Amino acid sequence: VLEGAAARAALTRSFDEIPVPDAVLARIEATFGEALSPEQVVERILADVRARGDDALRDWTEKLDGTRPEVLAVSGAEIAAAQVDEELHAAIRLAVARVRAFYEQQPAHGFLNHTPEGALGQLVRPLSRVGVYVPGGLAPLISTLIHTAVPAQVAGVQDIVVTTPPARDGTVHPAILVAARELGITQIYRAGGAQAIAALAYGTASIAAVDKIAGPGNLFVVIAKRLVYGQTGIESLPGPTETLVVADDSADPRHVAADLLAQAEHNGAEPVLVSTSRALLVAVQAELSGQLEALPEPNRSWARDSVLSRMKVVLAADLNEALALANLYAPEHLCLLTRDPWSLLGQVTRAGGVFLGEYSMEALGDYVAGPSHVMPTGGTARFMSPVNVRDFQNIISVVGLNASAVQHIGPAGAVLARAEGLEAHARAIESRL
Ligand code: HSO
Ligand code: ZN
Repeated sequence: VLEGAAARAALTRSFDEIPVPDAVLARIEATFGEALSPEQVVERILADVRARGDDALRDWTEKLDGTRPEVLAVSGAEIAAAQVDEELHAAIRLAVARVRAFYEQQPAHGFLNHTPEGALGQLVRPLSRVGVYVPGGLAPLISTLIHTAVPAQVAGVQDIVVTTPPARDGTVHPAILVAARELGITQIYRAGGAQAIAALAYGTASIAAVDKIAGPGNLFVVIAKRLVYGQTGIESLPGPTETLVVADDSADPRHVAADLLAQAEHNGAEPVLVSTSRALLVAVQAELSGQLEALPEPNRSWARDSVLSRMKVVLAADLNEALALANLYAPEHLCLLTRDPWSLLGQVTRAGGVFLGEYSMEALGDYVAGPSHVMPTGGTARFMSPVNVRDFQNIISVVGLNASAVQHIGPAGAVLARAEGLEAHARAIESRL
């Protein structure tokens, strides 16, 4: 249990020092026959896909995902044939409808302000072509496809392509295909990891380059997105998930433990508990062991790994300190399980999302609440936002002035131009005076 300065130190993060699990380093060595850093691995993959396109994509998929996708695109027939049971299908429809209804409320329009001097404004245009990365690995993240593609569709993006790592038998999970069908998405490619990011950024014969890549991924995907930025846009850097729960003595330890474990079962997750009550910490510890034991495998192992290797537990002097620590850490998910969570909202300055009270469990947010579950991790909530409509639009400034405007503001423009030593600028202005 950390307190005071030790808690502050433990919750201070540096993106450059993302801890790389030993298992990842071991896997790199086994795969490459040498001890490379994740960055070195990603640089190799990016350069190879850039140089050799689809063949490199197939080779890396075979090497890393254990299947060789001769045909990278999932066919229209496969998408049309995919089936899930009716209950899941209805849940997919509900999730799509709720996320769409949420983003349709986001103010995302431009403006054009007409005055006697003419008009100034902002045009808002959807991006042309967006790539959505849907992680595979431990779970088919149906919801991640919905939570990334829907804001892009609400923004007006016409051309959305999805990449996702294929299963070992080369298929894409039917529920992902059904969700794509519900969304009207027809371009789906069997590619994951840094190689998929490379294909989206540079383009290959099968996959045309996109203007922006959105969606979460593992460490390699996050590094790849960072490295291709500039060649293409990226919406943010969502990596391994993290949840910080602030709980006071009123919190139900069963809920606190359940919410921590829900996110702990994600690969590489970091659970953090900050409480003002020592008694609650003790009660949560007991609940955590009990609930862990009750989880089926493999989920128990996944969750246990996060709890044992990365969980942080903090005792805060009061809720003010708890909130200050939460803002310092800038969690992807900030869950407020306190007597009066709404009274704390004004103090929240840095988080991907804030979840208030026992009926706003983050797991519900992962699926059907409304806001996208794709949120900034690793402390990037200091400067980045959850996936949203604005990520998929660009703004074009509009300047439409008339002669009277130039008479009024032109002289000041010319003065500034000469102060910068830019005579041709000044003369271009004065030629209209
Ligand atoms: N909690 C994850 C997203 C997710 N959970 C998808 C379930 N499916 C990262 O925010
Ligand atoms: Zn989750």
